[in-house]
Amino acid sequence: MLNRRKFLQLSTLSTPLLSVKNVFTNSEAQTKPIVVSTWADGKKVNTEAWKILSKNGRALDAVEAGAIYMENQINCCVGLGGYPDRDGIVTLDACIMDEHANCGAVGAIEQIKHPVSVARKIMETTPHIFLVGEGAQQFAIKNGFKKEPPILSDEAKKAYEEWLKKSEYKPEINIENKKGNGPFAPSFFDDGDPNHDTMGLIALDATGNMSGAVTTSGMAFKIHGRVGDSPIIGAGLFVDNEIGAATSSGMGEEVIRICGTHLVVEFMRQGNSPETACRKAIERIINRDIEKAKTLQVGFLALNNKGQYGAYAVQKGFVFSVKTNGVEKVIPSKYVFDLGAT
Ligand code: SD4
Repeated sequence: MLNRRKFLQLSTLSTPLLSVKNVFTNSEAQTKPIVVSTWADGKKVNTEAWKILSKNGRALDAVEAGAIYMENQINCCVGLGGYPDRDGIVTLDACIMDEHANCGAVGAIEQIKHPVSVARKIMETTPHIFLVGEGAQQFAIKNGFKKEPPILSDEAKKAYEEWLKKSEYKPEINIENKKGNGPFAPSFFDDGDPNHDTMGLIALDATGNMSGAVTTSGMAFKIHGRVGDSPIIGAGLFVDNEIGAATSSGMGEEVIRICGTHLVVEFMRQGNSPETACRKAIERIINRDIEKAKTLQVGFLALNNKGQYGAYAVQKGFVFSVKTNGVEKVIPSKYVFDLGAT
């Protein structure tokens, strides 16, 4: 039930939402193929995906290639070079979903370089969707993936040693004015991303089919065994070929609570543009607890099956990357709060 306090919260929200200026148009993105990715790091990821999409390849292969590229950057925020949990162990989450709603996911997998490919293997060769922890690692090894030595990248080791001094567990995700201080890994390419640990990408191929993939080292200094939104179908990623697809970044717990990307796709099904669908899902998070929302970041990115895209975030700082025929750009997402300005 909507009590008076909640109603007032909702009314105050409408002001910033309505006053945000249009920062881009995506009329040029009415063609296929197209790939969109979270963060400015997504630019290089898109380039990898484009090698497949531009040759009329399948969206599924394109998103896997993009995620693999990111996982290969060993000094980066996403794969084995990412920040560890509070026990100093790097655990990875990933998922993949195709145009037929086939999907695969791994959670809290250790010492495997390409969790996104393990997720694809689960999708294509087992009757299951989601394997976690030791079982996921055993499955990977049985299927030819190599077990890597447990190392921390220099960057991750430094951050972990710093964190150990206080061992404070205060998750703050991807907020622009927290750059370098929060428990999240820095952008590998250092081109303007605030801290992030996750790469989500979605693609529409030349035949009109859509797929998506997400890969992450998850929230840094998390409790060992914690799994975030990223590998959860309907939270970190959702694809419905008849409508569109969405992915997320930010505080995973808040995304899981609202089945975030499934919600975004359902809003698109109701006729909303990708950007409006993302905004409505962000409002769902904010309206649940406006004070809490001011302390965290969540960003949604969506692409519909016409090639239109859009994003929305709780805080200033979320950006996304787009590549289609003749267009390559990094676009700042619209947002509700600008804590950096206060
Ligand atoms: C998580 N959503 O594990 C991820 C974190 C993230 O950029 O997106 N970081 O909750």
